[in-house]
Amino acid sequence: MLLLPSLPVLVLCVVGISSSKSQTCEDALKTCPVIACGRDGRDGPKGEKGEPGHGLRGGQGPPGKMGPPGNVGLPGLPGTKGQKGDPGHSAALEAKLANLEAEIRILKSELEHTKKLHAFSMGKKSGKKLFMTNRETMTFAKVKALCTELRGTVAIPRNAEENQAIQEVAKGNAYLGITDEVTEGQFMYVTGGKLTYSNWKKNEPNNHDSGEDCVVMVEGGVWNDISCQASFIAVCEFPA
Ligand code: MAN
Ligand code: CA
Repeated sequence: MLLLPSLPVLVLCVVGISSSKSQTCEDALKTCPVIACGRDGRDGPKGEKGEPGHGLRGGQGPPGKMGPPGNVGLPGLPGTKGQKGDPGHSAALEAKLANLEAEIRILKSELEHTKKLHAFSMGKKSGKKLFMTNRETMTFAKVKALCTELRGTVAIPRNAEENQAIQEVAKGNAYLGITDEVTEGQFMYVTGGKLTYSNWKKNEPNNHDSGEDCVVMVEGGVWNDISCQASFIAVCEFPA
């Protein structure tokens, strides 16, 4: 709004300057209230903030964005006590448990009695090993697996008495738990250790055809070294 009244003056002065070339800009300043000497200057610094206006206050703006969630509150008060539950089954369970325990006691004593009868039927003497067989023939590997499955080991005669016991049980050619498969010529028990008793047949062991690492009890209870792939009666032994 202020510019408008001064604009005609400015235009006149500029025209005046250009019409007489000898007049300097300084001379022109003396006669002109406003004059354009050279190019426009840069914008001045920003003025101070004005007084608040007297206009009407605007309406309330829309609500702002939701703020971040607050901290977790303190735990609430304990709830009211519930109703008393149904009576438990502990008394019935106790009775069942007692019955089961009584049955187990009976079964244990029955088992002990059955074991004694079985040992008696096998002619087993107290403190003596039990040798058992179904008289089935198989390879040495299978005899070992079978005796292990029955929680026993392959029959090993540690003395003449045990040798005779195995002979009587087997009633035929039976594998013994003895091999020299680790070191040729050095027979060992499958349960570990070198032989402490032997009952070799005359001219045995001979490692015939360089392929005899197992031991078979033959007629008369004497021993022969033989191929472990051959099939003989499986006899297992169980602790005394
Ligand atoms: C067969 C096999 C051998 C044994 C000889 C004895 O060849 O039983 O193990 O040594 O007979 O002559
Ligand atoms: Ca032999």
